[in-house]
Amino acid sequence: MADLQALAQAIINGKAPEARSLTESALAEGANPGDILNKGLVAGMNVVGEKFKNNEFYVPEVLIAARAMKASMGLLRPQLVKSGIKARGTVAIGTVRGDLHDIGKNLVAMMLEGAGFEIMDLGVDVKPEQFVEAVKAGADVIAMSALLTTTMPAMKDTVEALKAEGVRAKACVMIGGAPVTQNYCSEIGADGYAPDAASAVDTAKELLKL
Ligand code: B1M
Repeated sequence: MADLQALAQAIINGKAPEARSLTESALAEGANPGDILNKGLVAGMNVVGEKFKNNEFYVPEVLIAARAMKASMGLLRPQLVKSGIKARGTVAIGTVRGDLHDIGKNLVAMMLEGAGFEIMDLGVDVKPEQFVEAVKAGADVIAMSALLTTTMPAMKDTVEALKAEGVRAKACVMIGGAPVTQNYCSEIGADGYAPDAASAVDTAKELLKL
């Protein structure tokens, strides 16, 4: 029987080759790809998220765990598509216009992917109209990151652009980044704020009522 607990542990320990080979054997043994995802990868990343929240893990450990998860996802993704397993939702994530900081944004993207969301990574310096396009392309959540007080207003501009293009109701908007606060979230009419990558998963789930 496939050892999905060992797979979850390999993700927590950030052992990419081990995670890959355990995923390979699980698939070869005929394990359900959805089970491999949820009981292996997502279970492992959930523990990583908790440890990060509790300051037991720091950024490097999370990045290493995320790399192990990505190694497994490479094998699993085609099988998930074949078996018709749907992602929890699609998140279009980017660092806002004028801002090039992407370490936090990448962490958030990895944690969301680990939690079973499909990620459209729009990169850095993402203009409001690019977020609008992502919603038109089917994103359920717009996730914006800003690290500079001078680029935070681009979050407001994006919310306004979504309204102006008539697509505001089609997607939830969540924001985060060191200078961003819950107050600012309420002020600009975004739907959710998260202070860190692990909480971003909780916020996305809450917004999509999962
Ligand atoms: Co810049 N930088 N930087 N920088 N930089 C800061 C942010 C700064 C605080 C440093 C300082 O002065 N003490 C300061 C901003 C001041 C301010 O506006 N309040 C600053 C500045 C001024 C600048 C430049 C303007 C410097 C210059 O050129 N004069 C320039 C701007 C360039 C630009 O963006 N246009 C600049 C450039 C750079 C580098 C390119 C050198 C580099 C970025 C490299 C990269 O990202 N690839 C850089 C770095 C590394 C930093 C610091 C040192 C570290 C940022 C980081 O990666 N933190 C930073 C000082 C600091 O924070 N100590 C600083 C680690 C990361 C994991 O945390 O991004 O906060 P963070 O993400 C967290 C949470 O915030 C949250 O989850 C993450 C994980 O828990 N989160 C979200 C983030 N996004 C989220 C989205 C969500 C939810 C949660 O939902 C959607």
